[in-house]
Amino acid sequence: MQFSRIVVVILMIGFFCECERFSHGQADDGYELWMKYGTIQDTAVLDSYSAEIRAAAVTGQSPTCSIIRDELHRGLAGLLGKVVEVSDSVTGQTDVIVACCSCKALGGLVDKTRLETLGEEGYLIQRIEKAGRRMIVVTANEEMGLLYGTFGLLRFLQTGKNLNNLNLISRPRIHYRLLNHWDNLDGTVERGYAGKSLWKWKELPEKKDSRYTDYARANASIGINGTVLNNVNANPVILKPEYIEKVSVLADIFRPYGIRVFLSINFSSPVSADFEINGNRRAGIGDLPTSDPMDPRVRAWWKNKTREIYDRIPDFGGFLVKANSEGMPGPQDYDRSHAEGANMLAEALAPYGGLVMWRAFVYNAEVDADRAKRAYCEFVPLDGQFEPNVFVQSKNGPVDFQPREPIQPLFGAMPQTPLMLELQITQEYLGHSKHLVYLAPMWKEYLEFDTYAGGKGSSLARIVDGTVLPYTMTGIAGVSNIGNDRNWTGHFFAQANWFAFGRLAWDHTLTSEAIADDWIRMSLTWQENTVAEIRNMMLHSREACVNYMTPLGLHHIMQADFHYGPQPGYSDAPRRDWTSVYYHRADSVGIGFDRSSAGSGAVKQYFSPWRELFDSPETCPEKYLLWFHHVPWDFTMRSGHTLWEEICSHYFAGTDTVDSMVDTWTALEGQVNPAVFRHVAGRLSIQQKDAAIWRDSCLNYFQGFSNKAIYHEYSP
Ligand code: GCW
Repeated sequence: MQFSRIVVVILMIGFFCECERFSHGQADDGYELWMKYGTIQDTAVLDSYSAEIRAAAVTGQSPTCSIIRDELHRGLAGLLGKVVEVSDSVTGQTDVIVACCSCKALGGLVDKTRLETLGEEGYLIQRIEKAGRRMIVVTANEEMGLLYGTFGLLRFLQTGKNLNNLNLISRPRIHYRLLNHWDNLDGTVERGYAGKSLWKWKELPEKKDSRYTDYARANASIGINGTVLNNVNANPVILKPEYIEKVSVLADIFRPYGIRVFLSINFSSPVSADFEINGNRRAGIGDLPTSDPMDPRVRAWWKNKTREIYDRIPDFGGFLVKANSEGMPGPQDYDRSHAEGANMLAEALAPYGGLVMWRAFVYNAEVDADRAKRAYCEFVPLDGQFEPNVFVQSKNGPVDFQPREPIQPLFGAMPQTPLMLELQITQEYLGHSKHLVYLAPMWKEYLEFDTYAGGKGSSLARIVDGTVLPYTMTGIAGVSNIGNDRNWTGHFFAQANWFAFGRLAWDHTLTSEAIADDWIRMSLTWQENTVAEIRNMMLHSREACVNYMTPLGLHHIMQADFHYGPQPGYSDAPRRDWTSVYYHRADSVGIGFDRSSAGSGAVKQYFSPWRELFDSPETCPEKYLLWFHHVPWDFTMRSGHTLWEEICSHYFAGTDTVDSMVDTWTALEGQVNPAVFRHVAGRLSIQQKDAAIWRDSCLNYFQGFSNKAIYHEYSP
């Protein structure tokens, strides 16, 4: 045998050994996300599942039922490594039944009273015994519940849970669970770090990329039920007839997966003239001289446009609007309020059951000198003025998706207006798709934060889900991190953030640990020690990011516009509240933004006891200290350190954690799919280098004000 042939044979043997060891077979390019369905490697588990799952039936003939049949077939075949017949009718052999509660085949098998509270989307999965035979039954009131239940059952099997414990009842706590895509019509994605947009507008409506279906399937698997296709910095062109046609094709593909389509609209769409937004020329698509929401011609224009949309897309969800924000047009251009603008659109949508999501991301500098106060100042007075089909959609924090912010005080402060929570899945300020930052712990920190809006027990989650305030509709949105990269999200671990967003939107009581655990088992491995190592790495990653970027309440000191690296000295932006120096205010005395009652007064926007606790540096939680206070460099922290020492320690703690993430991952070589291993190792080394750059440039810069030596407990 020639030398080269020997090499080939050795390489092939190596490859097959690897395939043997990794349940997911070949090099994992990430495309299959958490739905890899690799054959279960644990023989005890495999045997127990195989013994009980031999023939399945999904009754019903709708497109959704066909999707459920295909998914079950694909999932069971993969996981069990054998063909499991999935038919459309129940026979004497069937041991897995997926059927609506009204289906005769279920006669007497399930206790229907348990289904009463489950609504349209909830499901029940039970293991029952009948005539000495064991069966698994997935049931729901409506077929969408069956789809979610099927994914629930597959997840149960993918994570290797014991069938003896199979008794799941689940319903979403929040009704509208949406992705917001900031995708532009030219294929670019604002704040997107995973390639181009998935939507190939030039090819639509004729060509239907197979990825559209895979996208819908992935979202359905985690309970997402709506998608806003285009950027909130919206181009009016999205409402032209040819685009509505394109959108309708996507809506048709997504519909059987339970996903409704929404669009971002530009408030100036009805005008005929060109206008400029942040340097981009935009053209209205109408023939009107104005977009004043009180002008009858404008109101008629929106009604006609809305009808045109519903003619093509009968279950169209509604409009997302960014108005009078960062240069976008809006009702204030005509001295009209946000409520007047939103209500005009609400009126057009109401006959069809559509809704308006009106964003509260506004920060007009004329309203208040402190950017963090402006949304509250503008929106609280409007409470009670919005039509019932309007959500006010707000980001979790008062500034802008920073690694850590206190909560946006608007939540709970508009009792008559349903507030929709906007989270950011794409890591605009948290290392793009280069840094491994698992976001569930951050989202949980907000969701569990007790606002005291209705007294103790008024967590953000309980406000958003309508428990604390009697909302007539509830919603949550995540700014998507998806693009056309083969692995969807750029960083393999960013898939976990998409996954976690969907799981928390469905059930915000799930823990970050449990979600990480599921994701790791579904995506990487079941090996206990390895799961524990990876979970540990994920769970600490967000605090690490806060530490090496913006500890102790620092914020918005990122590189201008790009928002990736550090630029604490940035001072010459077109607006003061875009500079870094506006936010950190470092000087020879100390550092931080004084938002106390003696400063900007932002603390007063919070409910008691927070307003009092935040108001004093002695009682303010240290993680928010420099958000609310300008603190002297030698202020004594709870640790006994001075503020300067504490800042230094946090920056070093951040980079230390990243160093240990690198060590953890390096030691996992051979334990996870080799392609994933190499991909993640590469990104971690970038993160390690960049975290050190963050630490050193921030400390060097702030040292220019503190005039103290950089403190590190291990350094000489
Ligand atoms: O975070 C800022 C981003 C903008 C974004 C804006 C918004 C879509 O830097 O890119 O625009 O927020 O949320 O509207």
